[in-house]
Amino acid sequence: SESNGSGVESSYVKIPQIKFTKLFINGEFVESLSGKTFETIDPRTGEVIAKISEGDKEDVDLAVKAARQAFDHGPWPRLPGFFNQIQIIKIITGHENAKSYLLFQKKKKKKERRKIMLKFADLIDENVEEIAALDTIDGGKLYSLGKALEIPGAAEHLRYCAGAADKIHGATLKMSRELQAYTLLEPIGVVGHIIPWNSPSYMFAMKVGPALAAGCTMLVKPAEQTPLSALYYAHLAKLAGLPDGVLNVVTGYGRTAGAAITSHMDIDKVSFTGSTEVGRLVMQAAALSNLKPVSLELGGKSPFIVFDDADVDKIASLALQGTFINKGEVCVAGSRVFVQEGIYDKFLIKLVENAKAWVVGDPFDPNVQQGPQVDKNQYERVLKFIEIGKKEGATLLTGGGKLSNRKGYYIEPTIFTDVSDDMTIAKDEIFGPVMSVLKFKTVEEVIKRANATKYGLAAGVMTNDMNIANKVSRSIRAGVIWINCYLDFDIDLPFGGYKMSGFGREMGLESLNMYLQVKSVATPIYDSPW
Ligand code: TXE
Repeated sequence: SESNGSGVESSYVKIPQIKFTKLFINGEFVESLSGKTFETIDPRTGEVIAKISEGDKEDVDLAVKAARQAFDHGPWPRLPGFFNQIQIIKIITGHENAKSYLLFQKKKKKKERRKIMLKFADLIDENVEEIAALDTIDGGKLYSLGKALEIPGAAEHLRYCAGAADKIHGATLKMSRELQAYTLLEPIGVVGHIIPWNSPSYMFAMKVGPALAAGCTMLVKPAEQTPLSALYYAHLAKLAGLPDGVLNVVTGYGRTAGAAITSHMDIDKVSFTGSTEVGRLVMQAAALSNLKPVSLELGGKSPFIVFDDADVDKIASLALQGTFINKGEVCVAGSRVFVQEGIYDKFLIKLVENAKAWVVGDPFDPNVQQGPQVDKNQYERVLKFIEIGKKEGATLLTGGGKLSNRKGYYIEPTIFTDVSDDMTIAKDEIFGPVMSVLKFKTVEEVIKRANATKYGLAAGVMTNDMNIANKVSRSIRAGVIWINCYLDFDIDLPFGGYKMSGFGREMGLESLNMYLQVKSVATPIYDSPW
């Protein structure tokens, strides 16, 4: 087995050295002002991976100062999205003088936003294996999932946003004859991104990508459970040529560093992904400080609805992935599985069969489908929900406890049936490998029951009947509806919640709007012919 020297081992891949453990402020890795550190834990064993600098309010202040300076006086918001080719032609054809040639050289050196972001993405691709290993030891994520999907996906996300950096423009407006007007899209300013632990890499790109493309400067606070990859990204961003102060990373706890971000008077926007409870605190802090706009991507309890005509084999396996992927630590987990009565029994048999074949174990093992929960807290929280399910009278079909033969935070894939709508396990987000199966009769009934939740993040509709699919997808109040598929994210597909799952849309071109201000400029115009 391979070790990285600090006791963290794997028999499958080489565990990288932990190179970055300090805060990244104004282009430098620095200790926190207090000198305090916190431990990040390997959930496969419960052992310490590394000591990470613990940022607090004063460190956030420093990061904000750097980001403010970079925004107000630095090149980043002012760099062109792309380089002006016309100028090159003028120079080649001798239409410009030596002075403008020098200016051209200078600008070329500064490069454009797009080029730096593309370079950043390439560097991520070049280091995929190392970053994937960091996310696995830090959060228990399947190494294969990180390596094949999330980390290349993060790089692609940056490329997608880089491609938008040169296409951000306002409109010329059709005003009355006496008024000429246009809109300018300006970067919103200094952004605070607060990131959770379930997809540290992808979430980083989802937030940082559009903010960079828009010309914002920012600080990122990764979750205290998974700080390693964000620090690695900071290092790569510097290598790519991102100017100092544009991207700062402050590692630390939510109630200290996180709260300092949300209540800061000089942060212009906060983008938060996490629990609904903390989402409420984020909004409150924003309101009580400088009224900064916030976007919130919060929890969910998404319905996965299977109609009688669905292909039982295929859809049962999809339902399983929809709940158990990433050990159930997925905000869109389709953990309320509604099955129509005609196929209910058949579907349950298939579900259990699949769940029993679902492999739990070391997330580095390529045959494993589910690793450990992120930390002891979440592990205990999920086990508690399982106990509540049993107590409230749901029938335990399979699973139902911790994995007895392992040391880390491993939980059996668990399926409850005979679940009624008012049971805790049907209402609360569990964020673990726990599925609740509910039986229904009619389309009308299932729409009503699927919507009877405070959440509205995602929904799955499994049927080949177009009329049912259309009706249900338009009736469910959720930000993304997957028909005959599930978890099919795409960079171009906007993503966000209804109701208490939050607001704002990430991914897609929509995401840029969260980091832009619209400025309207109007001026009188006389004797317009039109
Ligand atoms: O989340 P927190 P937790 C849900 C999921 C999970 C539950 C609890 O149900 O079981 O939340 O997880 C930072 N001011 N989701 O407790 O606390 C924190 O440091 C500012 C769903 O880990 O919300 C971290 O960086 N920031 C979710 C981030 O918020 C604060 C993903 C998320 O942590 C803060 C994660 C404060 N007062 C959990 N307190 C999803 N939507 O995908 C904490 N933070």
